[in-house]
Order: sequence, then structure tokens, then C-alpha cells
Amino acid sequence: MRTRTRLLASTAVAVLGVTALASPATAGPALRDPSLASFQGRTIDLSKSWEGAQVCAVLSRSEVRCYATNEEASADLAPRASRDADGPISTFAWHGCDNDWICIFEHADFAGRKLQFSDEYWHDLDEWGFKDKTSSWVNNQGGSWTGCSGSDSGTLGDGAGNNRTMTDCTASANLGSYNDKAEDIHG
Ligand SMILES: [Ca+2]
Ligand SMILES: [Ca+2]
Ligand SMILES: [Ca+2]
Repeated sequence: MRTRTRLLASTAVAVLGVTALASPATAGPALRDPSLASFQGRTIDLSKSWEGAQVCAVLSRSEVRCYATNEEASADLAPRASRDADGPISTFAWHGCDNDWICIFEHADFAGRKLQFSDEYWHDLDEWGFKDKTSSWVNNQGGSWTGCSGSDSGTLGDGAGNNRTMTDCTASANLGSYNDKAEDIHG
């Protein structure tokens, strides 16, 4: 009987805990819909339309910024990044993918719309209207004066357990049988 009482008590606490968490979730910007992005001074829903944006950068779970061009993206993102004293290899964009980012492209040969990441967790590409669209990628993470550190690979997943590793400082212009298969990405 004592055990049962204790279980009921902990259930009540759990319910209270959920209630306490639920309120700020609806009000706070930190847990907003991850599909929402800033673009040209307004908020767009990438799961519905990119509205002309060509580049979108996932900066965190709650911040996505989109741009009309690569140049616009580079200019906005470079100053806000906390860069170490990397050497020449790591300071350059490569196949249109800026230093310290992993980029996936809508078309082969690094063409079409681009979505870029760096965070070390699984992202659901459907949130940004990019499920089953990836046709090429660049991992421009991990560069240094001496070459590539090999410390920041990324992974594509197809939702069925078939993953593709994207080793840092490598790129793939054509995904072959994996074309338009990726549903998830790990930065
Ligand atoms: Ca990373
Ligand atoms: Ca594609
Ligand atoms: Ca990584």
C-alpha cells in the first residue's frame, strides 16, 4: 500500500512538472517552431515555402536565417561566428560552402538551394522542406593550418537506418543511389 501511495505521489509531481513546462513553451521564443526562419526582415515557414531564399543556415534549435545569395549569407554569418586562429585552408569557402559549415544542396554539383548546419545533433530535414531533396554536399568543417583535423564528420540518414558519413574536408557532387534519399542530418 505504501508503494502504491508513493507511485501516485510521483505521478502527481510529474503531471505538475509537465504543466509547469508547458506554459513557457507556448510563450517563449526558445521553443518555437523550428521551421520558422528569418528572411529579408520577415519570418517565413520553410516547411511550406522558401519564398525565394537560396541559402538557409541553421544556427541553433531556435534560430534559422535565410538569404537570397551566398554573398549575403557569408557577410551576415562571418562576423557572428567565434572563429579560432585557423589557417588558410579553413578560412575559405569550398564549393560554395563557408568555413566551419556542413552544406547540403538541392541539386548535384553543389547547385540549387543550400541548407547549412554545424550543430552536433540530428536535424529533421522535413522541418525545412528539404526531405528527400539532397543531391550533393560539402563538409567544410575541421580545417586548420596543417590540413584537416578529421574531428567533425557529419551524417545523412534516410529514415530507414541507411546512413552516409560525410567526412570533414570532403565533398560529394553526386550522391548516386542516395540521391534525394536523405531525411535527417547530423552536423
Ligand atoms: Ca559540427
Ligand atoms: Ca535533389
Ligand atoms: Ca560532427
